Amino acid sequence: MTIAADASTLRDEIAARLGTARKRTHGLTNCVDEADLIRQHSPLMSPLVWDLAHVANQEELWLLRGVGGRDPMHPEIDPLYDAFEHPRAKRPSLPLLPPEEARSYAHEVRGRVLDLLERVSFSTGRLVEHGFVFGMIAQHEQQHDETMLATHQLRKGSPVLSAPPPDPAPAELLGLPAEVLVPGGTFTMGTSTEPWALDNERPAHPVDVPPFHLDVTPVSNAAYIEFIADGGYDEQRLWNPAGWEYRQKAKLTAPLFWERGGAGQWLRRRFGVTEPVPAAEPVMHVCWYEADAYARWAGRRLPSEAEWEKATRFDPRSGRSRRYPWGDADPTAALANLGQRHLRPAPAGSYPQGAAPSGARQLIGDVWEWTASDFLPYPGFVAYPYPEYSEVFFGPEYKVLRGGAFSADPVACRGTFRNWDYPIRRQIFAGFRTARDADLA
Ligand code: AVJ
Ligand code: FE
Repeated sequence: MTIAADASTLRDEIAARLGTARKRTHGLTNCVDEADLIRQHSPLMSPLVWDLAHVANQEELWLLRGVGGRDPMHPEIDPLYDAFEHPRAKRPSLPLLPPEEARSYAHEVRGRVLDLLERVSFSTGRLVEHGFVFGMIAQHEQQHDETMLATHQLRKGSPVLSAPPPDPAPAELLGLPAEVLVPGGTFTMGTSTEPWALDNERPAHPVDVPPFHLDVTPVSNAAYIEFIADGGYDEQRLWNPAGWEYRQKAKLTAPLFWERGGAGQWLRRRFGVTEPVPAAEPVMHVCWYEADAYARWAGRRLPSEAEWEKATRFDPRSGRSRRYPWGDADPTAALANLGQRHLRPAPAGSYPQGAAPSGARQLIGDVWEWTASDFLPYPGFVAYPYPEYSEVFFGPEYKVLRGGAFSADPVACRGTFRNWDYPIRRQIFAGFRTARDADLA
């Protein structure tokens, strides 16, 4: 986000960002009953009531104790909400705060944080400079709001969430080329200046990227259905060896939440509603292995993380890397599908105003995009402010996702933002687009 220079505007912006996150947290937790808050809807996820108190606990730790120098409010609960002490599958059996206590804990922490915010100086060190740690906590809550939305997607039972659909695809879509050309050469990847960028996005560094072609939109459900119909799931040669093994073991035959309807039709379950798979929407709930196999079937490959970022941020006219595909201005509803405004991606080809200089669309918002790359530190990486955010996850077991989704908030999504997950994960709101090398003339 664009950060105000003066302290009073910065205070207002921080309060607004924290407020947006809390409103979403309430929306995701007040719509179900106590039993649903405590229940584990999938072994992959925490109970919703864990996320609620964990968000409050991190806010207390970093803002009240870290910035404000306060004593712990309830030191005995800290270990319960430390993500590294207890794996998600074990969290339901912990003596967690019951829903009402979790709510009042979160409420009390927030009240004290807003008091602190009134008096804090932003010039006492790196943690508070430009309001960084407040921004980190707003992002953290929004990341858990996205996790809670995935829990809702996994939840069985009658629907409790709804939102208006995005606009239909723009009419000029038919004239859109299938792919764009991103010119070769060095560009600046990552950032050293974005005030609320997290440690793994830093520092800015030059990367030479040879010319390549990239899909103008994320891969659609219609295109993915062709891959299924062509026997893509049964052709071992299309799959990475570990991916084939997983495809066999997990018996993958289609994206998660899909089932066959009558007469060759596909259906999907979305937040408790079963509906026909919309052909024009980007495919979603596929794992990295499925994305990789599709790309091979199409005679293409997944883009590397550097390719994705260059296609998103590089402006050939100025030679500069921008904050977003459309420029440096923060996202708006006309530029990208973010912030759980719609509870689904918009049709492939939407948001022409949000296109990158290359012409590629929907790089930000709609669906997270799997990249070919492992989650690794940039040259010159320094863990900050804690190694458990990124550093402990670096390595070949995680793949990088880029661009955010309809489920992600603008505060936690930008051209440099890096997400990561295991290549088998499918409950996240992830799709992909494909690339190919440009012919060297
Ligand atoms: C960046 C989405 C992978 O949810 O595991 C939340 C974000 N880190 N609390 C995750 C995070 C600590 C993280 N991801
Ligand atoms: Fe967390």
